[in-house]
Amino acid sequence: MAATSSSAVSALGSAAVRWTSRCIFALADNRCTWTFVPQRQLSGLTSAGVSGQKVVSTTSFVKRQFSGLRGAAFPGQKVVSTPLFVKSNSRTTMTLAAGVSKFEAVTMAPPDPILGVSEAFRADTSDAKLNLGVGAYRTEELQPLVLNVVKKAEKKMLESGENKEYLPIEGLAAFNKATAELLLGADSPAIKEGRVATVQGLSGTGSLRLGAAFIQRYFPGAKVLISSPTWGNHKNIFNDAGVPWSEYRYFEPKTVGLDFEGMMADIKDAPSGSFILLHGCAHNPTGIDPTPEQWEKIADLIEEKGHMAFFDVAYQGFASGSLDQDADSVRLFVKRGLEILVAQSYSKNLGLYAERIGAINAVVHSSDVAVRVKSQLKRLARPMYSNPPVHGAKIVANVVGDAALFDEWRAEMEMMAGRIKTVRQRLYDDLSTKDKSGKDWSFVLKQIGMFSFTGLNRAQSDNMSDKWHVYMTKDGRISLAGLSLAKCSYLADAIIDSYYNVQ
Ligand code: PLA
Repeated sequence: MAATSSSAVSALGSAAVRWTSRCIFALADNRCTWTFVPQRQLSGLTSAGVSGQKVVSTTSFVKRQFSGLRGAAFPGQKVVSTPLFVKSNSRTTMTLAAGVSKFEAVTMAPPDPILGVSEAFRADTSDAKLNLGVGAYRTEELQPLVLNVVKKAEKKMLESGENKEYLPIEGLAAFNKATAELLLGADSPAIKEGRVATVQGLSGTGSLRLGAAFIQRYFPGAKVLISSPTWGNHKNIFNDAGVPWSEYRYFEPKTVGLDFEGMMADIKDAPSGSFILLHGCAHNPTGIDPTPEQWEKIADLIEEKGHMAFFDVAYQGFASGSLDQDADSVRLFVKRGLEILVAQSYSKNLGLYAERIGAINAVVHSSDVAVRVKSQLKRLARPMYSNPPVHGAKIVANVVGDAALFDEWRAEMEMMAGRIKTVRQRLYDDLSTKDKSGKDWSFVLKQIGMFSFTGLNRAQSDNMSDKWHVYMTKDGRISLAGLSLAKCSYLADAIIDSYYNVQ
């Protein structure tokens, strides 16, 4: 197999050696070939990929070592140019290709801005450490909580001896029914008229991803508008699905409130037929939601402009403690007869983080359209993950489908939402008492849901972790769900120090 200049270069990818030569030799199938490569074709190559590799200078060594090598390239590449020689002025050198991984060009990905915080937390050995990064509920003892209703539902499932057969592509029918009813209300006309297409998804993230894939396929070129700021993964989801997005104004730092005028102006300016991603309740990371009157105006504008709302409902029950109240925004759109997409998650409200249970819903104008939309959502799901996991779906179906368990769930959710509110109040009290400057910390009380958006910048957030062992996301968000009453005073000290002593 002969190596050409382009194949030699592409086999190198962006890794390889510090090339000073214009001449690449390649050996494959026991034959040594060489080619001149124009300098500019090599100019993008860096030395990063070969650190730790030896460079040798004798060709005989090469022949001995590599005589058995056969070509195998990345898919689509014809030629493999396993050892590579470089002639540089009077010297001939060779990269020891046997040690060069075909993955050498793969660069290190940055840690995830949210889940990466937990990794840093785990590595910290201090007793004082506190993880306020990921939005995961903890007890006052800072331990994870499995809800009683979940334990009861699982017991029931175990006793009934359920099997592990594949679910249908669209998921568990009882779950899909329960989740749509929880979202829209059990007596929703849209459900009764068969206008809701529901497909079980891999929690909120997987459901958003399925929705994004649907937009990419059936609304090619349509743009998604995302709030600024938003949950960090939204941009990744639409990027990976190949859906163009831009941001609409949302947060006003001066008032630590909603920039409603900015939001409306940006939605108005978006090309007609755009998708507007809205947090159904408990906006992440700001904890600031539109008022009911503002939701009406948002719906008016979306209708007027021919846009479509794509709701992300990851915290139903966590904003107010009421499942119904937290679905008001979504129900308002449905009541007006607007078509919408909604991604749901049971990570937080049922504490089923690791079960990956959620759904994508399309509420549309007719049952006929709903059937077709559902068939296409299934078609997208099948090659991605085939069919969803069953365990979480059965838990949700059991809890929502059993009146006693459902009531108990509501009580447990109120308890969780209540504990977060108590911690919020205590943090505010501690900040206000300790900070003698007169700064108004009341935004902490006004924000809702799991988070508080502190306004701390990146350097201040770094100080929180480096000096105080308090881990939070670098956008200044803290998860109050991971805070205990006992730690509020310590956290207030850390925030005040970071706010005033770090720029
Ligand atoms: N949508 C929003 C707005 C979220 O905040 C999250 C989770 C999800 C969807 C998806 O969650 P799921 O896939 O588990 O259902 N946000 C967390 C966790 C709680 C995370 O980043 O994955 C957060 O800390 O922001």
